Amino acid sequence: MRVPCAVGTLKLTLRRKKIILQKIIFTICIISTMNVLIVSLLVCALMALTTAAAVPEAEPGQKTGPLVQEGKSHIVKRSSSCPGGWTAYNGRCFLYVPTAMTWARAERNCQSLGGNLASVHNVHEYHEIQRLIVKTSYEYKMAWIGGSDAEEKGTWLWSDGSRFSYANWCRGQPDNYRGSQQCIQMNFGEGKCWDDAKCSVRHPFVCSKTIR
Ligand SMILES: [Ca+2]
Repeated sequence: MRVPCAVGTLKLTLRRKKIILQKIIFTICIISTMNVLIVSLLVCALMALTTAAAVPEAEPGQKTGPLVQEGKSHIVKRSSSCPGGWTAYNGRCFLYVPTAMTWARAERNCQSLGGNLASVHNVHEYHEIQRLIVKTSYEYKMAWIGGSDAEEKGTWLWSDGSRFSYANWCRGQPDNYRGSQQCIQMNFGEGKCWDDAKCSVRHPFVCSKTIR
């Protein structure tokens, strides 16, 4: 009869020890968590202090180097862009208009868009204009550009007032056929070069304007 009683006492003692152990572990856990929180708070405070110390020059109203540069680059970008649909090339904007009209009406249309019929000053510009036309019409469509000798026969001028220093005439052109050809059409013949044509003929056209 005494043996079961001794076993019961032993079980009770073991349970007490287990409870005490659980309490100790719980206390250790709470202390550890608090320590982690305190360390985190200290690190945050330290970081805040470091950041404040690193940017003393960023006071209100004071311009810093990088900010000024960024502003400048935005201004340059804005001033060097062309309106929607126009293509920038060599400091100017170009627009191919696939609607056929006479040279004078084409020029007036370009003016209403803030430009003139395109002047061409070197072979690279000419190829760029050809590329624009092909991109839209999928062929080397004949088109008006801004050259004319309507003021004085044989004296070719650009309608935008720039110097007529480059030409891409086809062989045998300008021939002023029947004495009535005073405007330059491009993409003429197999050479896709320039021909003087009657200004009342209707063609698509290319406008250009200076980037402002
Ligand atoms: Ca001709």
